Amino acid sequence: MDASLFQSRHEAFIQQAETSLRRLTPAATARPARLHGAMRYSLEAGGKRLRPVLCLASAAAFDAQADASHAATALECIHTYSLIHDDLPCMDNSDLRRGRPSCHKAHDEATALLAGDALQPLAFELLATGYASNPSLATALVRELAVTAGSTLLVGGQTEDMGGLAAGATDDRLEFILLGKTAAMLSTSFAMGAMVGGASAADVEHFRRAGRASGIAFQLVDDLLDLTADAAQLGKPVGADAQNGKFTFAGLHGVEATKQRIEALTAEAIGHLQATKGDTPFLAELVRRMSARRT
Ligand code: GRG
Repeated sequence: MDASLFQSRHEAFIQQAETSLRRLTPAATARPARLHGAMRYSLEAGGKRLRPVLCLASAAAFDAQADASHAATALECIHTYSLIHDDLPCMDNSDLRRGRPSCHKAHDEATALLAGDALQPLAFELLATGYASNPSLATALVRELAVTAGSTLLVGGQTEDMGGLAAGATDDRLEFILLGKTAAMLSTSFAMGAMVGGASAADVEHFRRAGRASGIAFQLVDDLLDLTADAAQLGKPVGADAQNGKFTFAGLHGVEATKQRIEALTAEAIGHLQATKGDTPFLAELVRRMSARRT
């Protein structure tokens, strides 16, 4: 796809994601303002908006002119809650997120915990109300996101990640963490978009698999950048994974094997997209760029 066409479509999807987020979530001044202010603080902190963009673009790849705004916003709510909780002192204990003080630093720990808590039911409320006119779609979306955010994937991946290298560096544990912490939410972003777009069950499954492969590649690139980039280029300290006893594919298998796996996963993801009836050149280009990023 032509670079300038990609750029303009990407910007339009980001714009749509930002507008929906502002329109569909409570104002910072809504009572209790302390809570809603903290939720808005983290939701509006920027970020790449990768999950809502994938969802909006996946819906647009199919014929149905359905509005994926509620699904896209629900995904960003779950993602943002996971970042808020991940930064808490009892987890990763990180003072910075998206270039500014993390939620518990800008507010306080209890408020940050509650802001993350409140973002979770908000996601499901958005799906239930946004797709109320199509109950089977609403139910399928709620189930999809609930499974992904739950104990076997997002929370499960975070749980198995606790303890880092010291808890045992096996490939089986690593794959569980890669899928749960990173790939599951990206996979579900593709799948929910395809569902809203009216894709067939077979095409939704291809999208889910494309998201899983590109999601694992996305995390492997992250690990590789931590090993090989310089801090100025990355905009954050490098070598942090090894220093913090983190357990990564690149740390376990080396840079060359990681690069080869990223390439294979990217090809696998694009293959799944191309196997569908959807209009997928934009998504294929996004998947390529997710693997080729340098920051
Ligand atoms: C607390 C249940 C719970 C889960 C936390 C998100 C997470 C799981 C941990 C954060 C650390 C990490 C490296 C997770 C892998 C997923 C990931 C790459 C998150 C960052 O996503 P980006 O780069 O972030 O899309 P932005 O800020 O651009 O939205």
